[in-house]
Amino acid sequence: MSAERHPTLCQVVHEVVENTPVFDIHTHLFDPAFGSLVSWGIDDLLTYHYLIAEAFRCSEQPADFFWGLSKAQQADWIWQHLFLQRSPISESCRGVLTTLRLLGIDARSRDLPALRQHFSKWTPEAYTERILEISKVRKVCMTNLPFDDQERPYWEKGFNRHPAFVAALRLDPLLLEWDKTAAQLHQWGYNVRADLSGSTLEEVRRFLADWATRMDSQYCMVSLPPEWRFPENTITNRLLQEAVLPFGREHGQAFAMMIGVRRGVNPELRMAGDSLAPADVPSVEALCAAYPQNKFICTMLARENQHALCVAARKFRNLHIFGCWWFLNNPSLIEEITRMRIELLGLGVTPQHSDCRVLDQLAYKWNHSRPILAEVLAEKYSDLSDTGWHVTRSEIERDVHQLLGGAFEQFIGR
Ligand code: FIX
Ligand code: ZN
Repeated sequence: MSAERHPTLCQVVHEVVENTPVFDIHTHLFDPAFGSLVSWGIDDLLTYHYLIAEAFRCSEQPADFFWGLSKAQQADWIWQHLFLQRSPISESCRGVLTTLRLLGIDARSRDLPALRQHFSKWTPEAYTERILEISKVRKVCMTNLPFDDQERPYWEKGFNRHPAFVAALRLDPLLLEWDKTAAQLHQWGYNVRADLSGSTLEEVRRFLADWATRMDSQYCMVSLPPEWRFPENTITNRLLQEAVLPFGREHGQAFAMMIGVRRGVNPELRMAGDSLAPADVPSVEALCAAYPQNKFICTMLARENQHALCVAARKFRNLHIFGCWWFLNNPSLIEEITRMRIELLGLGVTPQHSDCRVLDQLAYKWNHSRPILAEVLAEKYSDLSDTGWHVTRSEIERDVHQLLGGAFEQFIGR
């Protein structure tokens, strides 16, 4: 690789990428004010759904056995299968150990009860500050569901917001389970009908505006199955075209689509049972072309979609692509996808988001991604310098800020 010819440049790039504060644009973390909804600590790390899926492969015990255990017992079981009976070399297992290392916790004795003690001294508030600091994350975007009975009361009651936690209004139930959601909206005082007649679409727009304001959401979002097509005459698309997009134009809210997830492929794994399939990039292009006044954000779950999605982003300036989502968040795939995106899109992309569910994961997910981004960038700057164009440190800092959330903030206009 030509970067090897420029060790100093390579070092500077690594240093800058290592130290630039990140805006993590999609996570499932909560502001510490959400109390018991906040996940953190070793038992939450070990019972992450990525690890549940891996541990099930190592045992013949029935799924009901696992779901009948307490969280600490589930963590013991996963520790046993994935860390003690075999070496924890998968990306998700490695993540737990990187997190412990970054927290200064020595895991070499392989003693889970002893590891637990390191976490007992923290309050969630102090721990949040510690994790943001070691992860060098300046801002975290949550995923916020007004439809969730545990989450909604916090928003309705109001709380003092942590300055680093911003909201995104999640719309899956609205767009994908309209019948059920219509009944709920009706109960909350919105005059909607299941067949979308009368004032329904206007009332959905009112609902969206109410919640975007209440949450001060950065953008609104949905995850879509691989079968989603546009244009096609479906309830989902009508709600999208006649409620979500007009609301987005009026209130300056970009619309994020995470496409390609197949929910519950193996239902006995519960949340760990989702899978993927290739989605349809032309549908995203058709949407961007039909609504040039709307801003779209997109990531896809299948590796097969990544190249076409990059090309779509070249064609539509109202499309911003992001992240190596879920099954793509592995070093070999991050490297391949990041290199391709930078080659095709330069700096107009957000190469990574964490998708963390457990606060502590911010530490490992960014620690694992940053050196890969740095490696790709160092190679690109080195190729530039071969042309005679030498970048300065402050130019590198400017570029890395763009890639780690700055370009996204510009795109969504917030
Ligand atoms: O739909 C999503 O936002 C997904 O990221 C999650 O549903 C998924 O469970 C996850 O945690 C992936 O990383
Ligand atoms: Zn997610």
